[in-house]
Order: sequence, then structure tokens, then C-alpha cells
Amino acid sequence: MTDNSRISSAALRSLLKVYFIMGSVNCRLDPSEVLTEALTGGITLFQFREKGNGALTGRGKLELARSLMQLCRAHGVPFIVNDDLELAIALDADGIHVGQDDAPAGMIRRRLGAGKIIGVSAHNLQEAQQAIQDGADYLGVGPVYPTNSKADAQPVRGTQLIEELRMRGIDIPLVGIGGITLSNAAPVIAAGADGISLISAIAQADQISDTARGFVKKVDEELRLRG
Ligand code: 3NM
Repeated sequence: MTDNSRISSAALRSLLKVYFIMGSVNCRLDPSEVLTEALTGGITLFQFREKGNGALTGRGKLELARSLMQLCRAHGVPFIVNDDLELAIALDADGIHVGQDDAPAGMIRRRLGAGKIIGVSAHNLQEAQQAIQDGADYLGVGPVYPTNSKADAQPVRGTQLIEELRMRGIDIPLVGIGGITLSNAAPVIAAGADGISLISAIAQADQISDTARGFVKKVDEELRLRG
């Protein structure tokens, strides 16, 4: 994205449909191969999240990030960096996703620039309201279902939190995250999410591109049903 104006909600909602998150520790195959397959399958947004036991740091992390960003660029899919503001700036990434312990979105935007996408994880109504006030572009809401991909995950919320946020008039673009698979994705969209965010269901799939394609189809169907 070369434009320096803030992304519209409509554009962001469609980018959030199938939001794949991954780092080297999540992959059985080479990360570039995993991401290439996922892009071929039609993922709509990608987040580089290099975290957990054995995660790369320093130069190795930077080099992997750069090569994954190039793959995203070649497919026209925006590249979001998890947490690491300096990395996002160094790469001129398309955006950043931060948690509750990180700097507020407004402060991040001043460093990154107006045109970048800023996502914030929210686990309750108050965190969602605060993130919106701070200037987040979208929320990640979870964990919807039990997950093995995040060591410090909060208690499972089911789809109720998403429903509650929508019922209270929170209209910001939003994805559900945590333990989402092809067989439990539909209720996340029915609850009011614009999309789903996943690590293991895609990164660990036997047929990565077919699986990603399946998620795109499922989300499109559910969005149509929701009307
Ligand atoms: N954030 P999987 S749950 C990165 O609740 C992350 O904020 C969560 O991985 C949150 O799709 C989660 O393999 C892990 O369950 C998602």
C-alpha cells in the first residue's frame, strides 16, 4: 500500500476474511513453502508472528520476515508484523498487530504512518472500547475456542464475546481467533465477525492450499447467509 490515507473499514473487512498468522515455529515445512501454498489458496491477509520456543531473533528473523513479505507482495496480500514495531518500520510492512501489553494504537500510528493497518487483540468489552478509542483499525477477538498455539492464551470466550461486542454497537472490523477449524468457523461469522484468523489449521494442514481455499469458501458462504 503506497497510499498514506487510513484504510477504509470496507476494504479492511474484506482483507480480514481469511487472515493467516504464522512464524517458523508453527510450520512443519519450510515457512516460505507454507506461505506460498496459503497464498495460492487465497488467504486475504498475512501476519508474521515469530514467537515461542525456537523462534528466530535478530538477523534471522529479519531475513525470514523480508522473504515472506516479498511473497505477500507478489500475491497482492498485505503483510502485517506481530508486535515488533521496529521490524515493521524497518521493512515498511503494511501494518502491525499488537496485544494489550504494547503501546496504544495512536502512539504506534504516529511512528508507522497514517496509511498502515493497526490491529489490537481484545479479550473483553472494555479492551475493545479502549482499542477503538486509541485508534485501532481492527480487533482480534479470542480465544474463541481452545488453542495450542498461544502459551499465555486467555480463557476461552466462545462466540459470545463477538456477539456481545456487535450487540453493543461496536462496528469496527473484527476477526475471531483461537482454535478455529473448517468445522467450527461458521458460528464465528454468524456471531458478527468479518473474518477468521488462524495459525495451526492452515500451517499444519496436509494440503495447505486446498485448506486455505476451503476457508475462503466457507467464510464467503457464511457472509452471504448473514446478509
Ligand atoms: N491470539 P490457532 S489465540 C495468536 O486469543 C493468538 O488473542 C489469540 O492459533 C488470542 O489458530 C492465538 O492455532 C492463537 O488456535 C491462534
